[in-house]
Amino acid sequence: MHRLFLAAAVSLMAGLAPLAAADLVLRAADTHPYGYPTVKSVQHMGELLEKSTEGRIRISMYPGRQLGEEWDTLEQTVFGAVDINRVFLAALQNVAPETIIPSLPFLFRSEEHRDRVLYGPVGDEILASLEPYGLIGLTFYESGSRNFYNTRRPILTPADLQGLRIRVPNSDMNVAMIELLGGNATPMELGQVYEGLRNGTVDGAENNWPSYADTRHFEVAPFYSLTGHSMTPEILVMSKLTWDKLSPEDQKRVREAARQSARYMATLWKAQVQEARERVEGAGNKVNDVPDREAFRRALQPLYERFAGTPRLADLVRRAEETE
Ligand code: GTR
Repeated sequence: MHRLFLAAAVSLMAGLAPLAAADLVLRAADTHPYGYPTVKSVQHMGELLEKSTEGRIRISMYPGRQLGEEWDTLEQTVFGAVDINRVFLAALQNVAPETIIPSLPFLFRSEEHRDRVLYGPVGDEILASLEPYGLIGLTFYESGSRNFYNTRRPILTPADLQGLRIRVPNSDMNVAMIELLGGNATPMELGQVYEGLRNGTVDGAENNWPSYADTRHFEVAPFYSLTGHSMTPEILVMSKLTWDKLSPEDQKRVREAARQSARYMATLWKAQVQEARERVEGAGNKVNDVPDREAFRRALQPLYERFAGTPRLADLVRRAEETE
């Protein structure tokens, strides 16, 4: 399960100078392909970690759903077959209720506000809430704003979603979100959505610019509407089984490398959004501005009470909202 090699022994056999201590090669999963910012950022984390541990700890990347869809890889992470995993936060919402908080529609007033919440005490508590489930939350990665798209028509008001079958990530909160807007929610892993849009199993979905472009959904679902209803981030988790085998000093090094990789991700993201938008518009797709985003906010307000109504979750929401 764990990739603990006795590198010293191996390198001795190969006639090389022995390394100071056992090597640890961390298997990292990501459903996005090579070149996508999340993958580059985890690779960057690997470089930083290799440096700070003088080569004792490395990351070996398995991108492009080589190890399965996000849910499969999360299970593997809990059991220690995957050591590090970058997933969309929605994948954890049915497991750890705290992870619902950053996904609540229109919670964040701006990207700056989002960053202060995610990389401050509220974010730290959400990361820490995963430990009882066998996962160590290392950091969040930003993931822009999510917008609706579909094969039929522009979405300018909630009523335009009436009757449309909309794919959502596997999360009860996401299902409820579509139902409140009058659509029919179809939970599905991202890898199935292109085919679903093509054969009509679903009429639409929602995602940020880079995912809309990279998955080529824009080729089959050309109506993209700037609802910006959610700024759900990505999360980087580590298997608790792996974590518990690290010394406290190495745990610190892993956390630090993860944090720095989030800053690296931020430097890549804007360019990626720009490039994705140009690719989509270059293909002749119609991008629709949404004049009354408030109408979406009002329609989705019941999610707060329904999914973050307990005192603990309501307190996190309040503290997120009160973060300057
Ligand atoms: C993307 C995210 C993916 C995937 C996806 C989804 O923005 O980067 O990890 O989970 O959203 O909608 O499922």
